[in-house]
Amino acid sequence: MNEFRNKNILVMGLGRSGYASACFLSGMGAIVTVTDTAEEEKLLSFSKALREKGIHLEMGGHCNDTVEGSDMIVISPGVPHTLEPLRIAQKKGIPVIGEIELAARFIHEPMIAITGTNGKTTTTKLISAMIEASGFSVFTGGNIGTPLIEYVSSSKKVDRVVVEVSSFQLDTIQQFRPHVSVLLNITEDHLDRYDGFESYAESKAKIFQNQENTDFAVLNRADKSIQRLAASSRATNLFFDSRGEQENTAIINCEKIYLPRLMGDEGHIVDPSETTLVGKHNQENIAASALATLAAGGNIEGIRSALKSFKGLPHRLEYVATVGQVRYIDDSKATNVDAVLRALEVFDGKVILIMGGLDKGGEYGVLKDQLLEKVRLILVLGEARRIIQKSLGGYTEITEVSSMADAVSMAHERSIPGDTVLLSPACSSFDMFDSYAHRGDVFCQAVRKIQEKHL
Ligand code: UMA
Repeated sequence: MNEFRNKNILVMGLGRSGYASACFLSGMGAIVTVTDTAEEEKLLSFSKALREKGIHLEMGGHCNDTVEGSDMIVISPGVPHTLEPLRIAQKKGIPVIGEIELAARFIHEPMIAITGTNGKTTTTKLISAMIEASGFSVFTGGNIGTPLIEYVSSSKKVDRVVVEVSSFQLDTIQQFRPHVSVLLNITEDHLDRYDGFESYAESKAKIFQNQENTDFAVLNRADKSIQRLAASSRATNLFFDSRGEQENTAIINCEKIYLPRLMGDEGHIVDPSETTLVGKHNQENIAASALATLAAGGNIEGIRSALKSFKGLPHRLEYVATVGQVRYIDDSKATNVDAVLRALEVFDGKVILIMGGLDKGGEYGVLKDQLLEKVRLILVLGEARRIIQKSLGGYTEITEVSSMADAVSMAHERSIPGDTVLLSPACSSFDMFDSYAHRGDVFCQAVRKIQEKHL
């Protein structure tokens, strides 16, 4: 008899997490209802499959009575945990948890969890590759795309579970306790969903809230917010930093990473130039990945071999083409201001920057030094175009465009040999595209058209 059998469980949000949670819970014998604010026509592929399993659906809104009549509520990351019906449920003592928490309760293998404003996905993939190359079998999931609960539902079991977690997912954990947590950086993001930067930062710190001293927390010592939050970690803290030697710290110096003596080994040097990953931020991602891999039982041979064969991820500073000696780079995944700052740091010559989309409340002004030094022209599109123009107008030329094709064609006209055309939007994509990947694909198509004309 399990704790869910014959319990009324409400799953809120019918995306990938909601669908996978509903399937799991129904398989456990729960009486599952799934609710979503969207109408059913929009979610037919999921809704049809759930109806076939006999799962009850309530579409077009979250009904208070259903919420209050539940024994437990499982929410998807896209559903704010502060929604009024959820506040009422919590007041009535109905447990509200997220999909990550639900899954974690059934996972007994050591988990390595990664969060941070930027670099999470690259670091998650890198850690998985390093641990695998060290001889362990691995499941990789979470915010990266495959809901963690799918691991629990599957019959395949692995040695290590590597999970990318967003602040939204961390907001709804209770017992989630990774053996190794990684907190890469915290800069402004998702301020449309949090009361302010502090509450966003506190969400990120939840990644180590249940850890004990037999666990490890891999932390960025150069990040002031993380430094402050690290004081509350009970785990064994391992740091990465570029500012000189300290105990338990991976030092990034002259583009090499010096790993400290850990777990009785001697300390090692790792060379990021052996990878296709560029930029200071990627050196940090590599240092964090190497520390996490060692903490999870991996070895230096695995770390080095995974680094050599690691390919960068699509839409993250991805090279698209060179047309007339101008490089085109797709960084559509840069959905916040800090990611754009990090992207600009990578390029030496002049940049034509394509920005805009749906504003997330970030402070664009932090880009001003890089704009003055490097950016020849900003092409802005999407709902945020006026806000960006207002914030950055004084630092470089800004021109409004109405589509990605127009942005690329104007970048082509205005660039000179040696320039880089960089799509790095600082905004989410949902005003004009289905996702950041869709936005990046549209950018690439426009670049290819220009390339064909140029041949
Ligand atoms: N919905 C409601 N009520 C609400 C809000 C949304 O019913 O108040 C419904 C929507 O109508 C929609 C459904 O919820 O039908 C979507 O749920 P979801 O947004 O949680 O999407 P999933 O498909 O379950 O994907 C989620 C993560 N999405 C978000 O955090 C927004 C995915 O991260 C993750 O890969 C997936 O779970 C598996 O774990 C994506 C993401 O954008 C990549 N993450 C953000 C980021 O990286 O910045 C945090």
